[in-house]
Amino acid sequence: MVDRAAREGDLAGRARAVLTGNDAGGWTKAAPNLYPHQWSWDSAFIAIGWSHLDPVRALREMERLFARQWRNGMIPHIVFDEQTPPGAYFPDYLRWDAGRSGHAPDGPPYTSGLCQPPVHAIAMLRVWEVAQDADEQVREEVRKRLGRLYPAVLAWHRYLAVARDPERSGLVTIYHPWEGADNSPRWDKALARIVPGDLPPYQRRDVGHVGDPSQRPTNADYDRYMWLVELLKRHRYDDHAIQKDYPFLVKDVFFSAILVAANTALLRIGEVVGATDESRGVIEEWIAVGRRGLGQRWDDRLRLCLDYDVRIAADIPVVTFAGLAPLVPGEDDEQRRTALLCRLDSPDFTGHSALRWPVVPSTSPNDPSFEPRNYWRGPSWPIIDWVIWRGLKMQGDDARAERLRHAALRRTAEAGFGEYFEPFTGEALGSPDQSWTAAVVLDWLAEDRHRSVTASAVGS
Ligand code: 9WN
Repeated sequence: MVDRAAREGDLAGRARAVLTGNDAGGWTKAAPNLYPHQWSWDSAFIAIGWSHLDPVRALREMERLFARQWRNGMIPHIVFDEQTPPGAYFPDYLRWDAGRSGHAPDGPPYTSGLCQPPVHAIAMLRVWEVAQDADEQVREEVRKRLGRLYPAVLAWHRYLAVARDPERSGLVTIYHPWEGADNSPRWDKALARIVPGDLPPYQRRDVGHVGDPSQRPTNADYDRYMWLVELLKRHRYDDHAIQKDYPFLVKDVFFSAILVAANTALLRIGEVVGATDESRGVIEEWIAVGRRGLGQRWDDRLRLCLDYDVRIAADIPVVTFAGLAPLVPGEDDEQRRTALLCRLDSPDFTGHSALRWPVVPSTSPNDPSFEPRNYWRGPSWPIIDWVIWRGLKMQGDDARAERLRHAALRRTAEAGFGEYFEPFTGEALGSPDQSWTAAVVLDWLAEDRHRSVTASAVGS
């Protein structure tokens, strides 16, 4: 359904139309055709978008996702729509066979067996902030629902802090490229070591939707992705077993940085819902350990934070958006903060002279692995800009945050609601009408309203 504002070409109206167009009734498809189910971190950004339309609806998005939480606390990276035929997306829930885990929800679990970065608490806090402009009844409803979600989010963060970080390093171990930035060159070396064994036959669906296969992972990489799924199934998705002898274990600094920011948001939510001092203490400890872990991944030569390949005990020295991870929760060390901001502004990132807009390329155009049209290997992603923008704003770097926001808004106004964007030409790539793109645009636009209210309040 296209509303009046959308017909008039108004950006907020167009963003609303994308979100409502992908609304499946209480939850939102990540994209209309390519991703017809609920994805974990997508739905957190989507909730941020919905908060500007209806804060209670925004929390329903989270409730539907958390209803499929595993008993060990994990939030699965995909919650499948039971009504959508399994063939609509591959791998479907049958292929994941999540029921092999003793932790999966009862019945056919209808979930994948991996997870994604924990943006959820950040989203829930944003919903609460936006709800402050709503009437008392809505605010109370939001508070009540946040109170019910709080223990589930705590269990989710505990899963990440404990099961995914048995070393207590403050860094989350990921098991698969699908746990965030799919075919980023960050995983190339670790993935190259995977030799697929006897793989049950499968048919990719993604390339059929995207048309141009050069925007998606290669078939050889897909085989490796699918082989890792087979191995996870053989390990019954058991974290202890996986960490013993599974071949892909990477400490992901971006995932870990989001966890620190999410824990900080959860502390604040705890205040809103009157959580116990005990849970506050636990969260504060996770934040401290997480900050320390990120600090230890700092590389003085590249002046970035580096992922770590656990299997071969080696740094992953690729220049991607993930290197800027400490900007997400905010870097306390002043020297490093200055270094990171210089890197952000440099020709390796937003300062590259050939960029269509000064937004963050997923891989630096100066890194040998850069590919401008291929997924996480170069294109810009609005949600990555949003996460960095939020970090800048929280650190009080208003000027830089505003530059990034304006550039990101120009991108969508001119190129539309693509999944990702060619950084030099600005062409929208991947899926059209991607929900999280619309969601972060709505949040960025709300900032204009907020700023004009603040300006008039100051002026009066
Ligand atoms: C696999 C939904 C998801 C995002 C991921 C993005 C892409 C899926 C795919 O789409 O991954 O989970 O099929 O490529 O890489 O970050 O959550 O938008």
